[in-house]
Amino acid sequence: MSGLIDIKVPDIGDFKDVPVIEVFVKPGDKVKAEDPLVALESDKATMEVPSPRDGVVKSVVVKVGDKVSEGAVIVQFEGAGAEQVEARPVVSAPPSPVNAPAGVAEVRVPDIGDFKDVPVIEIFVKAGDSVKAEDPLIALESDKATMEVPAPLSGTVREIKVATGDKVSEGSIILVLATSDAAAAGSAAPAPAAASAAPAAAPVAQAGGVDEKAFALAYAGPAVRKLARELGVDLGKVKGSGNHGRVVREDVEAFAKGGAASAKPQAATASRGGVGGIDLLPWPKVDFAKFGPVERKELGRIKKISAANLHRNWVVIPHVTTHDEADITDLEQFRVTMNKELEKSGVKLSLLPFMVKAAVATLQKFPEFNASLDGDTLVYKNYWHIGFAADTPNGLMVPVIRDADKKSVPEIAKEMNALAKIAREGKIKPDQMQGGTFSISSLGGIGGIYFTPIINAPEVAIMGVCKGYWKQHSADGKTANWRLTLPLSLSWDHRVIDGAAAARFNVYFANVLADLRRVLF
Ligand code: CAO
Repeated sequence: MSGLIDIKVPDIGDFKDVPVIEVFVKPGDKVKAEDPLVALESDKATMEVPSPRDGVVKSVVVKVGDKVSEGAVIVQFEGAGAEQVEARPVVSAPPSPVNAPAGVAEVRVPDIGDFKDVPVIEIFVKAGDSVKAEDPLIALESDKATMEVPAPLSGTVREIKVATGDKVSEGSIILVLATSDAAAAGSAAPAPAAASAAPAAAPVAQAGGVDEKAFALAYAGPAVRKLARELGVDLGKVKGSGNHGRVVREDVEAFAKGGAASAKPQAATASRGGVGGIDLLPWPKVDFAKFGPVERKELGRIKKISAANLHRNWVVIPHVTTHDEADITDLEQFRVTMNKELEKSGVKLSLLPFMVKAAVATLQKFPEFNASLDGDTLVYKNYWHIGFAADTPNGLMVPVIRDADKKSVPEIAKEMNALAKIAREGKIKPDQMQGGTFSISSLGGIGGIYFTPIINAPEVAIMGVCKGYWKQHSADGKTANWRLTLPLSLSWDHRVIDGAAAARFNVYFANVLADLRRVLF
C-alpha cells in the first residue's frame, strides 16, 4: 500500500511559532538522512532541520514565512505506509556574546557514513586549548578518505579522550569541552552534555587561504558551511543576505561565482546564467542507459573538492595561455651528469626541480607573477613557495615547496619526492598544500605537447610543462641542429598580467632553462 511519511518539527525547546526562513527541498528531490530540509529562525538562534532518514520528497508542506512549532509537518516523503518521523534540529546561534550555555560537553565522533574503527591520525588540540566552533579537533583516516572533525561548539578543551592510532567509530568520545561560559567562570559543570561534531567537508585536499577563525565565526548553518567548504569559499568574507545578516546558500554560490558580495537577486541572475542577453541552456539531462549499459560511480571526496576549486578558478579567473619552448639540450646533459655524481646519495633529479629553480629566478624578475589579487590591491609576496601538481590515486593535489629560493636542486628533488609520496598515500596535510605563490604542472613524465593549465587561486599564473622532444632548430634558416625542446604553457590571470609580460616571462624562463648560469644574474 502506498502512503506518505510525515516529517515533523522536532523538539525545539521553548520556541514556538518560529518562522521558516529557508526551504532546501522541493517535490521529487531525493534526500539523504542529515540533508537539511528547512531552516527556522527565532530571535535567539537559527536551526536547520535535517532529514531524519533517506527518502523522496512528495510534498513540501511549509513555505518561507510560515510559523511552525514542535510537531508541525514540514515535508512528506513517499512511503510504504503512514508513518511519522521527527527530525532533530541543528542549532547555530547568531554571533552574540552569549554562546553555548555554560557546561561541559562530550564531543563525539559524528556520523561518518559506513566507516567504522577509523584510525585517529592527528590530534590538533591539547588540554587547556581554547577552540572555536568549526576549529579542527582531530583527523581520521580510513582507507578511502581523510576526515577532519571540527568542534561543534566554542570552549576550552578539558580532556582529550583519544590518542593517535586509536580506532574510533560514530559516537566515540573524542574530548571533553568546557563550553565558553563555564570556561570563563572557571567552574566545572554538572553532568556532561553530549555534542556531536559534524565531519568537515574540508578535507586535507583543501588548499588555499581560508581564514578559519572568520569561517568559524560566520553566521551560517551547517549546510551552508559545508557548501562553503566544498566551493572553497572563505565564509568570513561572505556578506549574508538572510535575517540578521545570516549567510544563506545563495550568498555562498554567488560569492563562488565571483559576485563580490552576494545579495539574493544577484545570485538568482547568476544561477539563470544569462550572458550577453543569451540565456545559458540547462545542463543536458540524458538517460545514458537508453543508449547502452552504464555503471555509476560517485566521485571521490578529494575529486569533488578539486573539481569545485578548479571550476571556481576556471569560471572566475580570465585565463589566457601563452605557449613557448625551451632548449634543454645542455640542461639534460647536466642533469644526467649530476645524477651520476649523486648516485650514492640516493637523490635522483628529474627536470622538475630545475624548473622550480628557473621559476623562482623568473618570478624574481617579474614579481607580479608572484602576487595575488585582494580586491583592487595586488599583494606582492617576498617569498617564493612553489606548488607542483601531483597525480594521485585520489585525484589532483598540489603540494608546496616552501622557500624554494633558499633550497638547492637536490634538496628540492628530495622534498618533492617526499611530498608526492605522502600525497599519493593520502597522508598530506592541509598546510603542506597552502601558501603557494606560483605552481608548475608537469606532464613531462607522461607526454603531450601543449595544454591549458588552470590557475591555482589565489595565485595568478601557472606553468604547464609537457614532454621534451627532439626538434630541429635553425639560427640562420640555412643550417639546422637537433635540440631537445621543452614545450611550455603558461596560463595567466589577465586581470593582473598583460600578454607582453607573459611572453617575456616565458622567454626568460626558457633562457634560464637553456643556461642555468643565468640564475646567478
Ligand atoms: N620531458 C621529458 N622527460 C621528462 C619530463 C619532461 N618534461 N619530465 C619528467 N620526465 C621524465 C623524468 O625525468 C623521469 O624519467 P626517468 O625515470 O628516466 O628519470 C620520468 O619522466 C618520470 O618522471 P616523474 O613524473 O616520475 O617525475 P617528475 O619529477 O617529472 O614529476 C610529479 C613528479 C609528482 C610531478 C609527477 O609524478 C606527476 O604527478 N605528474 C602529473 C602532474 C599532473 O597531473 N599535472 C596535470 C595537472 S592538471 O590536471
